[in-house]
Amino acid sequence: MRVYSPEDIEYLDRRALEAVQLLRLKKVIAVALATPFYKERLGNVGIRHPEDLECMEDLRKVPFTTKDDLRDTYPYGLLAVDKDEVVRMHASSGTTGKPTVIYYDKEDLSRWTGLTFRSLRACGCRRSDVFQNMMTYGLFTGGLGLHYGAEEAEMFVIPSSGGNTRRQLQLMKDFGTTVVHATPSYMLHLWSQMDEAGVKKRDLKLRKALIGAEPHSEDLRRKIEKLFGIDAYNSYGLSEMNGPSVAFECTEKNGMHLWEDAYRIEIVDKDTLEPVADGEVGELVLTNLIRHASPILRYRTKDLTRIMPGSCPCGRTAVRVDRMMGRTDDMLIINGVNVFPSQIEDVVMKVPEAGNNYRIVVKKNGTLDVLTVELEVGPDILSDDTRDLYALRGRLTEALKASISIKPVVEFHEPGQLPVQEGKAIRVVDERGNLY
Ligand code: DLL
Repeated sequence: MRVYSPEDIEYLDRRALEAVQLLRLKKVIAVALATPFYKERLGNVGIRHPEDLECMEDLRKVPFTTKDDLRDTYPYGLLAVDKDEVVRMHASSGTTGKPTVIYYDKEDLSRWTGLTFRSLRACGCRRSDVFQNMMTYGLFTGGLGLHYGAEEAEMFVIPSSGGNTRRQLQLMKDFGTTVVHATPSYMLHLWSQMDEAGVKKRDLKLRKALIGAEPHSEDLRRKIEKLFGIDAYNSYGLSEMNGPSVAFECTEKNGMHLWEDAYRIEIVDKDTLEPVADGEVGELVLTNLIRHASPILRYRTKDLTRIMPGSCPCGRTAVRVDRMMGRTDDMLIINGVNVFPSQIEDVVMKVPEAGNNYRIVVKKNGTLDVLTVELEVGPDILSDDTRDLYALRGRLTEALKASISIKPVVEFHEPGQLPVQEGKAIRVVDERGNLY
């Protein structure tokens, strides 16, 4: 087997690419078989050894993996290496109380760094760039995920993390930031705060923004580009597949190259789970071919997209996926943070004073998202001392913040005040307009 340089691997023809994929898949199957979960799942379809897969098409025999599987095996059920080998974990929201946890050993991290390095280079970042990483550092993959790739590219890295907009603008101005990494909604927020912070467009040296972690339209990208006078590149990823740098736009800005040597892509019909015809929209299913601590096979991302036809003028051979067009589940992304309505329900249902009805409302306040939890409460608490009501609001707000990582507005209503549906209850009202 030939060993390809990181540069070569971006330009492999299909045959060579599939050969690399198969080799990597077999290694991942071998480590997956070390977990009781996959041993049973794979055993059920007659896969007991990596050699039971002869070609990439054979991957279709493997059952899908879902977020629920990760929750059910929490915390260590899917760990395929000795715990001593683990050097980092990340986590994202689960559908209820437990997060989805991913582990990385040293080589997993270095392979992921290779992908982020490659992504940064594809969108035209260079050594002389000053890179301000405004994604949150922590369990979320957005911060640390791109950080190491940027260092590998020898960029000047400012790990400013999320929030504190005034300081972000000050850093941008004082250190001549040329590239930022942020959610698209945060880019707009940054713009809206410039006047107040006394920072003018001419004070900035910005030339690029890498935007991702939440859905956004082509119009929104153009708006960001126009406001700042820069190029903005779409970046897609999910913690189950490491994090950012699953798919990234190159300087052509026409679809995101999905790094196929690292992730096997399938697009399936969301109902039948059969492959869709070439170029059609369906659910993105991914197999991580490069991570050994937490192997994940045929993961149903619940994201809807399509493979874009034709080849990219940049010459990279990895397929391009279109910007995400929606989700097949009810996950909300609020200021870049993933929230499942079921997480909120879980908390609300534990409140003894709660009445029979509640609603989750998401709105825009200027450029930022605001989450309001509207809750009917029993008549007793409403007629009692208002201090009780304030205390309840405080408790509920804190409990929700602990569960979903963002602070909601909590509103109380009298019994019977919230709308009731005759059929299925409509619990979520998203008034943010066209996100996709
Ligand atoms: O959002 C990883 C990431 C960080 C991607 C920084 C890009 C930049 P999670 O928190 O696990 O990981 O959320 C993953 O976010 O399944 C999509 O629904 C959504 N998402 C991520 N990127 C995009 C994008 C990170 N460019 C979930 N467009 C995914 C639309 C996106 N949706």
